[in-house]
Amino acid sequence: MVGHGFMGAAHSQAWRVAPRFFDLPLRPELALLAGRDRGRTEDAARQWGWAETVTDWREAVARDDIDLVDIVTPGNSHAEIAIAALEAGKHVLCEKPLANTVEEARAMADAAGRAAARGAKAMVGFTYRRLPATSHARNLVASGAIGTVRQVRARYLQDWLVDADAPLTWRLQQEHAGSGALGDLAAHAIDLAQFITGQDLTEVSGTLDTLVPNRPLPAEATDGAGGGAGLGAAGGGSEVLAPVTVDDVALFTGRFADGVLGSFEASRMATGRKNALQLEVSGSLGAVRFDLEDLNFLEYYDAAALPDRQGFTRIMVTEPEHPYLSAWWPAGHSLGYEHGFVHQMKDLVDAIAAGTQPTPSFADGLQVQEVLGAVARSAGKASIWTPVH
Ligand code: 4PW
Repeated sequence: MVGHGFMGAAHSQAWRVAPRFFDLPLRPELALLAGRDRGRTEDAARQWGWAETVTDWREAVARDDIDLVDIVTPGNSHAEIAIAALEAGKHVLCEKPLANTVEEARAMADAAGRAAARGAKAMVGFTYRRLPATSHARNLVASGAIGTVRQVRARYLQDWLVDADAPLTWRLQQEHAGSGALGDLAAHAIDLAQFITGQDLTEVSGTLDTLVPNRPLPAEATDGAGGGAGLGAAGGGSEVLAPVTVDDVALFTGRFADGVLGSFEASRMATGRKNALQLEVSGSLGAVRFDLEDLNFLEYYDAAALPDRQGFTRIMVTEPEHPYLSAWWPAGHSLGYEHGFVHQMKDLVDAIAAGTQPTPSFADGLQVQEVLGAVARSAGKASIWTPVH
């Protein structure tokens, strides 16, 4: 694994837990952790159980005994590491968004295409697809339970930047993160909307906003697990202010391939919303609604119900019949944030063993990146605004 911050902790835990609950055809071994800072990398390796450490990811890619490279670094290094790993014949799991630019994402998807011919698999980590409730939503929509999809509402809301003194971490710097709420949060909403409806977005009109233009530089690095995990809640800032070079808020409308309209919102300024990835799909026969802050439930509306029984039903998605659940606890014993990562590892290992293409593929990651790029281009055009008077 390359990187060992917040996502490094989530992935390490998932690699350890997946083979304990799922009967995997191959056994993951946590062989090597790569990080630039030797001390922090060794601490993380001890905490999460990685056997060895290196300070240069190229050493991992060069080794014959490494089969898979898991990339959990900021977006600006995804392309270089992923392409090198694929060219060295490794399978690759890469955190989202796939890259910081469409060009990088395209180069990665091309490299994945070439590597696929040699049997190497590449997957991008849109982990929220793998929650039982979101998987169930996709199955319901695909089975026709809500009829023809007519409208999509998707938002991903957090509030860790409401405090104007929250420190300027890498997530607020374009050279590291590519964009702000757009790439970090809207990317998930886009992927989930496309996953659940089975349709790609084909055109968008959007706008971006940065509400606090300057923030204190962090007093110390804050991207480990726990204590806010670099999302501003912990760590504090120094006396030095520097410019925020990404968006705090992203809003856009989008049209899917079948012509359906969607509205999208991503914000790190949504006071009171901690990690609210919310999606509602309205269809001709019903609707589904999901909220990550209540992730064991999927709401389902059946328009054919008798008038005195109409209303959204809260389905508790913890039955053994629900996706992934038969491997876990008895019905009613909830899952949490980390389980999506466990399911991601299970699905990736299954695909590698079966010789099939895991999803979301790098091509899927490129599609999301193209939507992000189109929103940013749209936001740069004054013409999206029509004066009221
Ligand atoms: O999935 C989410 C990310 O895209 C995470 O849980 C936190 O918010 C960290 O980054 C974003």
